[in-house]
Amino acid sequence: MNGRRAGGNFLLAVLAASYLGCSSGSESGVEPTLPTTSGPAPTAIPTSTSTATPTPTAVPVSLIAFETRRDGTAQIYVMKPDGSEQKRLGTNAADEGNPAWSPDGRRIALHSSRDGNMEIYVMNADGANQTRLTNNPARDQVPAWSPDGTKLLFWSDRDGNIDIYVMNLDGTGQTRLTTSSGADQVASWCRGGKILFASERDGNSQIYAMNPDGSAPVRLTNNSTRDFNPACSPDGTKVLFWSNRDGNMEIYVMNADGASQTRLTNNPAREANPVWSPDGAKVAFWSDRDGNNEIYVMNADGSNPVRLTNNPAPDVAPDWR
Ligand SMILES: [Ca+2]
Ligand SMILES: [Ca+2]
Ligand SMILES: [Ca+2]
Repeated sequence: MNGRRAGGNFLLAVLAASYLGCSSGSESGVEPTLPTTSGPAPTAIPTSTSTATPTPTAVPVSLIAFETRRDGTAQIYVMKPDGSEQKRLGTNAADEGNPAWSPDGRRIALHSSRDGNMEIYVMNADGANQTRLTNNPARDQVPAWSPDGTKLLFWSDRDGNIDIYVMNLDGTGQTRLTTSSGADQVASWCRGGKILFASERDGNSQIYAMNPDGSAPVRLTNNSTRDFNPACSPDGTKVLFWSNRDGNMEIYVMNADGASQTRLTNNPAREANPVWSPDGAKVAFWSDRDGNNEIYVMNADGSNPVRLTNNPAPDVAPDWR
């Protein structure tokens, strides 16, 4: 069953998941959503005595951020988990993508080539306050947050081939975590400590785990085709990824130690980039089953897939807060 189409599909997936990105200048034109009053209608207008301003510090409303080329270049959009209210964050024309929500849902890390080559940036959830964190002529891409929100993982080829790096949120302390001659990329930092990533160190891309300092790497998957895009569940016990092992790209889940690898999709089209809903009950991913790359959600057991985007341009790289 293991197909031979892995390489081509893999390349397409990588290209789709990480378009060269760019945007110049920040923008802050996204309107904040004002809380609507849902209590009983006021029968009298309080004059100047009411200074009550309940601080809305509740968990931010659930949103899926994703990357789309519907405007011609790769841009970051957000939408409700039912696909409604699709809205662009940012106004510059340069490509950018791979949005990653901070654990508290208040910031988004991304990569962009707005300053001439791929760098890592962070911005507020509404697209405001965009800040560059890397400054290196090499490619710096695919940011991922630490569970405590204090660090970012990313990959870079600044040292000759693609390796995983970690840095502080202000861009300081950029440290290389992998040193293999094969590409090490698309990391996910699990609650509980391990960093999962895809590596070609043993010849073809497989999923590995390592300690946060890069020590003790352990291979979790072992087959002759590509396994890619690990994504830890919110509780750190499960890992989503995609693989070609059954002949074409499908979504799989396994325990964080690599046990119980289970296929969730079964479709001749490509399925990739799986991520969890915040409660771990659903999975968002992209597929071209309807003719081009669209964002879908399904239950965590693979049932009831629903398409959220419907646009002739590629819609990829979802991340869910
Ligand atoms: Ca760079
Ligand atoms: Ca498939
Ligand atoms: Ca599309």
